[in-house]
Amino acid sequence: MAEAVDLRGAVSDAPPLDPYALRADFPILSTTTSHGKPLVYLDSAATSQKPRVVIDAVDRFYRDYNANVHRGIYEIGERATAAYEAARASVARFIGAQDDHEIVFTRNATEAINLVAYSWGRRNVGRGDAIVLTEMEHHANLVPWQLLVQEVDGDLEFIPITDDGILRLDVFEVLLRLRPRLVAFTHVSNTLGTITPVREMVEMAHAAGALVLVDGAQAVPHLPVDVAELGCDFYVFSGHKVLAPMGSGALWARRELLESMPPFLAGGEMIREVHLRRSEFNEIPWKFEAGTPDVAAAIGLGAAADYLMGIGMDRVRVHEAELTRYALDRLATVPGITLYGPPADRRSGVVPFNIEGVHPHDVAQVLDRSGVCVRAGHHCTMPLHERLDLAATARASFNVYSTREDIDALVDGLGEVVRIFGA
Ligand code: 7TS
Repeated sequence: MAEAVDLRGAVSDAPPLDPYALRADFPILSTTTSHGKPLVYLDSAATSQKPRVVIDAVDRFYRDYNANVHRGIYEIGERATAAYEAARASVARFIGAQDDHEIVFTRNATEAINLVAYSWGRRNVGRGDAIVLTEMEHHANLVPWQLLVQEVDGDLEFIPITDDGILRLDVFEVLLRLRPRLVAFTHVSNTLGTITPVREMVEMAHAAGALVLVDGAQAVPHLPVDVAELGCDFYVFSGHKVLAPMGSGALWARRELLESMPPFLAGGEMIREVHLRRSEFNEIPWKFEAGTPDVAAAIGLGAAADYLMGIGMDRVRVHEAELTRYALDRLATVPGITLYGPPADRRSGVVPFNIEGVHPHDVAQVLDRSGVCVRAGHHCTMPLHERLDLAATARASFNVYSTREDIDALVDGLGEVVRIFGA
């Protein structure tokens, strides 16, 4: 199952990415914490740090041409609109969308999934209809579907995982006999780092007559993503995990699909004509962008996409895959540690772990004293933790700017945890 690994570009002719040079682009990475330690940021799955080009793009918008979009007939209004739409074109190129107007700006992945659940879901999922998810979804790709099936009296089914976090495609095959309306799953698990075999699953789902939504929140920052090649119907992601500002994100869907869907939020921007008792809606994507958008964040997202395309996502993937392998090897030497998730070649830069006898919150707190930031808890995947019989985990996660030294600092910090708690 070579495609399962989705290592497109892992064998690249381009010179390897130099994270040490890139780090100079990220102002926060040269700061120190209040404990006087250099910041070691290993929580990029929660949110990424931002390069200067993104910070500057936002700053320039507010300083030089802050104006509302799609209405100003004056110079800065036209500049704002042009920059907003240019950002949409960058995002489209970044994820392989054929048509810029297939990109709908949203606040984040959560809003994009809710948009699909409300707009497409309430029109296309009815009584007794099934939606297939997986056991390792982030709550953002679970709760909106729970609300939908509760409302329409539909059903949710779940593709199980193996103990090391690989989807059971043999069971998926069986679930597809229920002729689900939709299959929705994560491209990369935010907790285990598993890379799912999107293309293979899309082919299986389409053969059974289902549409496919892919949650790309943890994939777009780390892998080359090409929605045309993946073949899915909906693809969503958050800007803030992909070096862009908070409050930016996108939904991609095929044009005919977006055109067939009713509006999600209603108000200004999304209309063409309004009368007291009826309205005509705008064309896509603006039909789904009611109200004044976060223009600066969208422009920042465009800058982040341009920055990453300049680096090359194939090189990002190679760098992070190498780093993940290094992390798995180094962490395995820590006394009392248990590592979770699939083997290195099937995972993105996410490593969850526990230290025997120590609560993950205590692990994170001791690491914080060394300047090391990791997340502790259930990472918004409570059902996955239940499935693995875990109350919580600590999680280290990487991005383009992560280095072997970051991992060495984590391993040293964990040595301190073991010393303090006597594990
Ligand atoms: N889907 C996945 C796979 C995610 O990892 C997250 C956020 C979301 C959706 C929701 O993203 P949002 O930007 O709409 O909130 N994941 C995490 C995390 O792992 N730690 O903090 C947020």
